[in-house]
Amino acid sequence: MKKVIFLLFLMAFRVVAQKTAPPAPYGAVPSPQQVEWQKMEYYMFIHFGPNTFTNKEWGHGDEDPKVFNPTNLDARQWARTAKAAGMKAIIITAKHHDGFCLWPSKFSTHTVRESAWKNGKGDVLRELSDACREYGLKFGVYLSPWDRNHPAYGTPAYNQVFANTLDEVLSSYGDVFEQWFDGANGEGANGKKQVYDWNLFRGVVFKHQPKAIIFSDIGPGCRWMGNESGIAGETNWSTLNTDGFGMGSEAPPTHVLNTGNENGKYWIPAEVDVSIRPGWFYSPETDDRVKTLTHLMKIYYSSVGRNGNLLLNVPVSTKGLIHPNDSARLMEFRKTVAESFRTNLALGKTATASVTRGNDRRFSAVNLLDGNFDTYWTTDDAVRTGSFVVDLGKPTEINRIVLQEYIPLGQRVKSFKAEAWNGKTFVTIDQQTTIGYKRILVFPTLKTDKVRVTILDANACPVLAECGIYKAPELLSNPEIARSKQGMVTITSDVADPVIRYTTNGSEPTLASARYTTPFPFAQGGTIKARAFINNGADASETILASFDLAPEKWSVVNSDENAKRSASRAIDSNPGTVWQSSRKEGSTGLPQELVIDLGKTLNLKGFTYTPRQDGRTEGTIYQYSVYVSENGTDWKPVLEKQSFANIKNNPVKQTVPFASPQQARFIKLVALSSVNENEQFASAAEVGVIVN
Ligand code: FUL
Ligand code: CA
Repeated sequence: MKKVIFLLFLMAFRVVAQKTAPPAPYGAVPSPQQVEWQKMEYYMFIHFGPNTFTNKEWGHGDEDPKVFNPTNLDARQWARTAKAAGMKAIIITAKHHDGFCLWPSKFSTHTVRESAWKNGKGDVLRELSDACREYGLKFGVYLSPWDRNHPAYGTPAYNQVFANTLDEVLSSYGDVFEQWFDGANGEGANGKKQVYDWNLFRGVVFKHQPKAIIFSDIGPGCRWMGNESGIAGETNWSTLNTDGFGMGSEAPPTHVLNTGNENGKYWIPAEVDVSIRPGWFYSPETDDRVKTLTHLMKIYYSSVGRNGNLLLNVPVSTKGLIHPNDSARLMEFRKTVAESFRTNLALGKTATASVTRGNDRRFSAVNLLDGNFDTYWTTDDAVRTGSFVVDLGKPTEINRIVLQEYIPLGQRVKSFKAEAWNGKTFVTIDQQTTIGYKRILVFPTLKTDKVRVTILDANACPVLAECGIYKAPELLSNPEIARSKQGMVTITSDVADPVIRYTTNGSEPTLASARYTTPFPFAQGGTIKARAFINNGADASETILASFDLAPEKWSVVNSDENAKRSASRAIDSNPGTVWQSSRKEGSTGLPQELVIDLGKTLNLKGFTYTPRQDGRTEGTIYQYSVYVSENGTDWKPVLEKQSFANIKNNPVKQTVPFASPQQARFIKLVALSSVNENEQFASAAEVGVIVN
């Protein structure tokens, strides 16, 4: 009898067990390595090479390798900094577009071996891979397929050269967690064309590093997310359709890379690469342009907070060290992230769901609050909506909600909302689309004792691993500095009752500095630093810096056609939000196009500046250009011929270009020779300026 009862019991159990089997995976799912990679969240990029010494973003490959000569290179300092910053790995530019190898490659004559550093006996990859091991960091390598030095580039023979190069790196320095393939190519329409053998390259990677994540525009391990400003899509699917696509110009449009494809065929999550400075390589001119803490926090929320990993670039200087300004900012960043997510107010609290899969406790909503990614709340297969309420036990101040899908079973959620109980009813905090591995909702502090999260739509039953609730410290928002065409400076702050202090001599604003009340003239230019204080100086924003050259107060564009004149004047209105776009001349193919500026009087010109359009589009952004100057507007003298703005398509920041020698002139002419988009026959500019200071 006992036996029979036991058997019946076993059978009943099996029925229940069958009814509440875990959900089947949905769509494309990550490999175990991709799940591990996603959990890394945040790691360091290092750009370092001849460009560090020549102050360029893209070297031409013709630089003397002797220029590479760091005075105090210490890879342990880089690793120590990354570790202290809370990062999990370092990826270094082993070979950038100039072809220079940071290790003594057998397959190149443009390497550390030919440099002045350590009399040609050095090996940066050796020192860094050793330092990473010492500090418990993973090690990754960036290798640019585009090579402006190697003589074989542009011929089929180059594929084997690149494969050999890869083979050498990936078999010499231990484990490589990520292989970074840059899709950039600045050859232009008449440049060298290389047909890459991607299958060959991939084969080499997996031969030596079977677990490596391969980054490229289209993966297969992880993908570029379409910009270099640190902003992943608000909707961000980790799935992407890549059949028929390639790298660089053959990649899906950047807005697709930014959001992924819902129900995409392959699991290719987004990696957000962005530099802590305006450029990727070190430049002494950007020592005071390290991104503010506020900016880095924004980037954190638009990368890690939007289902992407953050690959933050910290350039190494000519000394071979991370500059103190960068490391100080990294430590502030680390501290603020840690403080923000130190205490999960939901951890171990109670949660009740509107529906639970098979009413089985194994899938109950308490799994959301156990701090364990591998336990989850889910619903029956047919159910694609549902909600859960987190009871915080008492009215609690909150301003962040962190949600995580259990991605080993795929990414499912299409739309969700979060609400807070106000004592009478649930009030919406935020409504968003995708979640993925991690989604962080950021909202002004509110007090509540219950939070409800509702899955409004999903492609399959939702499977959520965690719901964290936090109260992050609030940062005082930073002031903004702007200058009008007439040269009047305005400093604004959205803090209530701020006391704004500023300096114009480069010093740090203190409570004793000049107080900003109304716009002031600053037409000659210089550097303004401003800071907002509240509570009688007890609290302060960060220091914000803005540098200006001569204001375009008296300038005009020279153009016979009134329409064209109106358009061109947008390039000298001191407003980067307005854009000049050249029109095609009757019967011409478009480019070259010119912009002629009358500066009103003869000036001693030391260079010029070009700000490409800032509206997230690249139409007409100038790639190759020439610059001429003139005293009378008729006789022109070339000062810069057939130059190019390096990396301007992906990183559209203001370009500052010095002339080889100062020029006395009243007129300046910028000739656009090509657009960053091949075949585009017009030019655009948000602002054009001159350097006189
Ligand atoms: C881009 C390159 O052209 C930049 O120089 C930089 O390396 C960035 C990470 O990728 O495509
Ligand atoms: Ca869990």
